[in-house]
Amino acid sequence: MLIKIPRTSDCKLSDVTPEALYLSRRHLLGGTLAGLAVGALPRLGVAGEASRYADVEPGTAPGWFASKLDAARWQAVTVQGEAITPFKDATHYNNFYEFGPDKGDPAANAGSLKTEPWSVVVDGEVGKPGRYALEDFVKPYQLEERIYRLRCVEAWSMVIPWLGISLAQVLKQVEPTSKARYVRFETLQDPKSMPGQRSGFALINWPYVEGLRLDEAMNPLAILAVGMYGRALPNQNGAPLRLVVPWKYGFKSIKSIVRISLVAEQPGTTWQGLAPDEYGFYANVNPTVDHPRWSQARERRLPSGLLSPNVRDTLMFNGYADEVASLYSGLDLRKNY
Ligand SMILES: Nc1nc2c(c(=O)[nH]1)N[C@H]1C(S)=C(S)[C@@H](COP(=O)(O)O)O[C@H]1N2
Ligand SMILES: [Mo]
Repeated sequence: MLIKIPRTSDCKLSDVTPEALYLSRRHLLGGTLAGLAVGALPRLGVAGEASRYADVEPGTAPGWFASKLDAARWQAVTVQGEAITPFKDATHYNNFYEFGPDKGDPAANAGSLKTEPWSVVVDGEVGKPGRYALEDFVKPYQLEERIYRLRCVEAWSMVIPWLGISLAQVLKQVEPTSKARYVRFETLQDPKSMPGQRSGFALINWPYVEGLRLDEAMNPLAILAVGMYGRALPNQNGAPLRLVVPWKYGFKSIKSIVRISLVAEQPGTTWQGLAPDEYGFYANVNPTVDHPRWSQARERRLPSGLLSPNVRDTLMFNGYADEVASLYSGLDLRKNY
């Protein structure tokens, strides 16, 4: 993002795809989460089948994952009229700077990440702090499939079928105190398995940190994902546990989480710390507020090539305005970008 000279293909969205090449209506149906559960996509087979998506590469998963999958609620939320991004693109065009700065680096290098055993620390302003084995951390909650748009601040996007648990339910369970106003998330720091943390390109002050206001974190759209495309998360996508906040730019959706802290003050976050003029704390997807170096009005939807760039309009809050706009009433979104 900051450290790379942006590729022309990342940022030049002025060459517009003819209107007919993309769909005009692409918002979610209805205003409530229950109303969002639509069955517009083709039937995908039965729960627990490894090959729920045609082009998926099966991966290895810890034992607990299969039983969660058997009980999963499939397509609890989806997007209507937009194709799911091919698995190949979602797993070979990634940002995960711990494994290198180029889009192909995470797929090439993240095999070294050891995701089992994994534990998550919950601390700070909570009644029930603790360190949980990932299996125990996930166990109490319903696994749901959420098909969400993912819009990177670099102006490309995908549609990804995540498998995750409700962040709000997790937070309720650990009992935030009256002082808790923000949630801070931290990625694993392990230079041995993360070459990006060893290399000189890293202006990043590891570990990668992200944060949400507590009310944002409690929004039903926010999930902690453990899988995608009907299987466990590939390492390059943030295994074994990552945040997904679909109305915000992708960099908020922090990967490979080891620590969740409830805090009183707004936490310092990685990209805001590196370039506060370019990346804000809120980072809500907003087609009317441009990045200083490029427009945010449009995006390249993957798969995207020179002949078929597949450009479409970016939607306010990435198409989730009905669900999240009320979080920001009275807030100047131009100042709080
Ligand atoms: N720890 C960590 N989390 C991260 C990143 C990262 O570099 N490190 N990149 C972010 C960015 S910029 C994006 S767009 C998304 C990409 O998620 P994906 O590769 O699963 O599509 O992850 C986000 N989470
Ligand atoms: Mo991103």
